[in-house]
Amino acid sequence: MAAPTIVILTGAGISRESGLHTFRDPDGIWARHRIEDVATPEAFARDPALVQGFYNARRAALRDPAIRPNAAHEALAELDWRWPGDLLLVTQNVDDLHDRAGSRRLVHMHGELAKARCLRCGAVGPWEGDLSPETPCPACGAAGGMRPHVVWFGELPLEMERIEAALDDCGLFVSIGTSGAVYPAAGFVREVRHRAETLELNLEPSEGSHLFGEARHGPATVLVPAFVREVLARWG
Ligand code: BV8
Repeated sequence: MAAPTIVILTGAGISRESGLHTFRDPDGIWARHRIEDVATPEAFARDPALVQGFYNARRAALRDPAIRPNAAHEALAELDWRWPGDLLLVTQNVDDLHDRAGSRRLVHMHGELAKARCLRCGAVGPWEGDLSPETPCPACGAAGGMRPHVVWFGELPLEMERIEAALDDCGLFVSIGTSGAVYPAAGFVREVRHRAETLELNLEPSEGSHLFGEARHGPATVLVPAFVREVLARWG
């Protein structure tokens, strides 16, 4: 049998063991910041400096040399290189650990901390340091229009056509390190569960755990390399 198309969805849990906070864990991001203050277009219009400060701090944390891809990121990159069939890694994470591990068939559906966007000319480009309301756009030079290239609540996720096309064709859907609390990502399993194998790999049952054909619970750095070995042995 030909190798099925695989769609893998990841969330903040896959980067926890690399030292990055998740959102909903007790010491998570939403325990210290309100979504309404930092992760909506309304918040940015109301207080751009507060929102920029929130993302500047996360962008700076990502540059800490101690923050590196872990065994789960690396195993998924190996699967990307060696999988004979179609594959798409859809991450909700705005960190660049999948990219740094070497994943290529990768979509950041909620954007990237390492990119900035200009609201004046629409240019999107790599961004290393801090952004402020005074930061000029490298493309059009206008100041006051630069924002993090991330998807806020109430905004359309990125590359939904490419994601939906892969979901339409997928024979195996795997969800890793996500609480299943945010849509449309949390709805993907419902879209495919009647025609594809579905597997959850998470520290604890997610909100949609009952929708998966199989669920394995434990740390990503243990579950993901084992899953990749297994699936490559089966079809590799
Ligand atoms: C939209 C980027 C229209 C910014 C993020 C339907 C019903 C109800 C509400 C809605 C709905 N449709 C839309 C909504 C509104 C909203 C929504 O879902 N609200 C929720 C709160 C109810 N959705 C939106 O606004 C979205 N836009 O819908 O546009 C539309 C509709 C249809 C089709 C197209 C468009 C946009 C949402 C995107 C917001 N931006 N991030 C930033 O990063 O600051 S969301 C952010 O939170 C993440 O990206 C992620 O998506 C989400 C959830 O976080 P997780 O990654 O899952 O992390 P969490 O902490 O929650 O969980 C971690 C998990 O890991 C836990 O389960 C834990 O057990 C596990 N774990 C921990 N350690 C480990 C581990 N697992 C393994 N190993 C470990 N070591």
